[in-house]
Amino acid sequence: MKTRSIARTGVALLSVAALAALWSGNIAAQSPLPSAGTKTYADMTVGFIQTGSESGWRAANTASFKETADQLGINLKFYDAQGKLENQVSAFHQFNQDPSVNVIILAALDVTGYDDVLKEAQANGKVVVLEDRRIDADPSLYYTYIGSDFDLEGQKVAAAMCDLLKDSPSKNVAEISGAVGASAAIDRAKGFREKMGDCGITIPDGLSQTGNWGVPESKAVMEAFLKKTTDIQGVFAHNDEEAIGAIQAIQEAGLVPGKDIKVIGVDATADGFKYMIDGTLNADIECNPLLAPQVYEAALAALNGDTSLPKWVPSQEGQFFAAQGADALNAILATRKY
Ligand code: GYE
Repeated sequence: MKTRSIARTGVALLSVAALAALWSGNIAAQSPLPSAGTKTYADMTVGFIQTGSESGWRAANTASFKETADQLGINLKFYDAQGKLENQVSAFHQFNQDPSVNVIILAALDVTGYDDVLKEAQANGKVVVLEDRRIDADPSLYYTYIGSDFDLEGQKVAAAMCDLLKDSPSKNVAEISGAVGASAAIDRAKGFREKMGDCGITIPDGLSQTGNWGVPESKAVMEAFLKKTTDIQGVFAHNDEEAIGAIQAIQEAGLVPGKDIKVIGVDATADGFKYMIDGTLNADIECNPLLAPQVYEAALAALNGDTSLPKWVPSQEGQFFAAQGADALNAILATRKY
């Protein structure tokens, strides 16, 4: 009796399986059901290590990851390192030890200091994706890096400054750089220096200093520069907050930012647009903070064993100029998320 029933049961099961296959066949044509074992966003628990909350760009970057995780149903464990490398390294170690975490995303404060936790992550089978900033580590220790070409951004600043100073006999440019050790600051400075010679721009000694990505510190730096000399024709600020600090100092020195001294920023946040629209900021080189969809997609690909992604996926970015006029800039600003 039993055998048969198994037989009959067997036959019954077969037809259900055939049906299922048939049925799945149909769906396959539409949207491939994740085959057994294929991970989905619901399977992702992400340990996200942010730099801190130092700028408008950073706020947009954080919002991109939190909002997109909600939309995709990703379990996000978000950590704000408050600008301290040691906090990032200890959080990274915590996530390595957390069995529920299968993906770690790092926005690196510094270009070095992560080798041990990267090796620990590899040993613990964690997928590591770098977002925003590159690091100087063996690429085999992370899946991919998704972020901007900061060197190219620096080159774009130099080209824009050359154009703004084309009729100026003197081309002394003061630099307010980003936080020391950050790849964004290192590479933007390098890119600018690679191109500044094209039109004879120089950065006089003593006129390059960090503003740590913030308005008040950058204002103080620019005030100190102007006390040293007023023979300054341009300011290269590594982000919008630093440009705003420089603009405030130039105004308080009785000079006209955008005219007496040309000012160029990087990020192109809403604040940057505001200062371009009133003409005190001459140009703003875009740096895209909305990286979450691409980064989560890459992490999911990694979880599913996809090895086709390159080690660096550079962001696509533009640039904007006060010369475009307030109407055009306002129209663009209305379409932007940050
Ligand atoms: O330019 C600045 C932020 O890493 C690209 O960090 C980012 C930079 C951005 O603080 O505003």
